[in-house]
Amino acid sequence: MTFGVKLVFFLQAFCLLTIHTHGQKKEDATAEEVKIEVLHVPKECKPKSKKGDLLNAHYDGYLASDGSKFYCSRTQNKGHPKWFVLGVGQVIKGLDIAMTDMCPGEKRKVTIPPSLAYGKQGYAQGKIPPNATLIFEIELYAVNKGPRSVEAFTQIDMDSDKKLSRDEISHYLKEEFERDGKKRDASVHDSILADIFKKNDHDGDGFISSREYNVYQHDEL
Ligand SMILES: *[C@@H]1O[C@H](CO)[C@@H](O)[C@H](O)[C@H]1NC(C)=O
Ligand SMILES: [Ca+2]
Ligand SMILES: [Ca+2]
Repeated sequence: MTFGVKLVFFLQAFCLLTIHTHGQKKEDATAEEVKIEVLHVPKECKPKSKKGDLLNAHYDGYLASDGSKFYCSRTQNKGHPKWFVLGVGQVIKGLDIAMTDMCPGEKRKVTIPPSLAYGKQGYAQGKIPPNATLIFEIELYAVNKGPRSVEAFTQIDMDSDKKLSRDEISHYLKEEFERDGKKRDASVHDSILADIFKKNDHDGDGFISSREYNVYQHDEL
């Protein structure tokens, strides 16, 4: 994965925080579950994917009703597998569930009920009809530390005081921008930094604490 991609995810993680934390509705546990069929497991099956990890996968989507294919990641984005952060709503809920505890090289066929897919509304002008059960064939290629990993936090937190100062994040952004190789205006840098603090520094103390940082609520922080 290029640093550019990593940077984009990192920034997205900062910028989308508000949506994620407020967008989580409690849903009562219905009988509807994701059915997972494991088609292939590599000999060495690790690391296992978990919430907040950055995954790289190809997947094909079919309607359970008639078996027609409505999605194929191989035909998108020049055939590159998709990158997304697991467990935070970047993909439908059923896929977030279906791709948990999965290792690189593993293949699964999963069946997702409408309540964990596109529900009563359906999607894309009827391409996915209302109340559609979906089947996905998934091949997972990579499980990486996500943009809000402990490793990233530790890397940014240069003085190890368990909180991120404006200087520390500014420094990190500069380094990522340099690696990325694209020239950017200083004003772009400043506005990103301001945005990050506006959206993440909830108690307004001028630092992003480990709690404010850990949007995916994984355990390690
Ligand atoms: C979808 O299912 C709901 C109940 O779960 C039902 O009220 C609704 O009429 C269904 N919609 C269609 C188009 O079948
Ligand atoms: Ca610090
Ligand atoms: Ca704070």
